[in-house]
Amino acid sequence: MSRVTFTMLKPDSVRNGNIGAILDKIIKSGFKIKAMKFTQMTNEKAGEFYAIHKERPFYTDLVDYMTSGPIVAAILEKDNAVNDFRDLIGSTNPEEAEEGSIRKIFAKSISENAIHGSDSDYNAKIECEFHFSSDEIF
Ligand code: IDP
Ligand code: MG
Repeated sequence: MSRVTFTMLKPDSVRNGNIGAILDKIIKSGFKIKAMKFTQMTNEKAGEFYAIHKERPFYTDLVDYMTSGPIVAAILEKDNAVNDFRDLIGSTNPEEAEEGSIRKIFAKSISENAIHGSDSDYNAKIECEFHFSSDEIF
């Protein structure tokens, strides 16, 4: 079981002034920050990041949303990082997200849902390497 996961505080979280509150919750839940950057994805980069959803009806809107403003990208470390972080962020649809989860508290809709979390150790590694070079990870 890998000890790292990848997250993005999505553009709505940045726009709504929730960076600090969300990071506080992440850190208080036992995750250690291994890498972090404030950045804006290009269309090309967001399209590649979400390539798995290319055939889904929401793909174009998803890429537009994810490139609509800056994000905070980070690598987080903890035992059982991927699963524990998915629990912390809650369901994709905030209406179905568990009480106290980040999406329940901060997300407005299924499309603009505040935060990303890797869904497997396999994808966590790909996503960490997609956004960070080895000299940016501590
Ligand atoms: P996840 O972020 O919980 O892993 P995925 O199914 O991987 O959810 O979808 C990636 C992202 O695409 C979601 O976080 C959300 O921003 C968007 N998305 C997923 N399903 C829908 C939908 O049915 N309508 C609009 N946007 C969606
Ligand atoms: Mg996903």
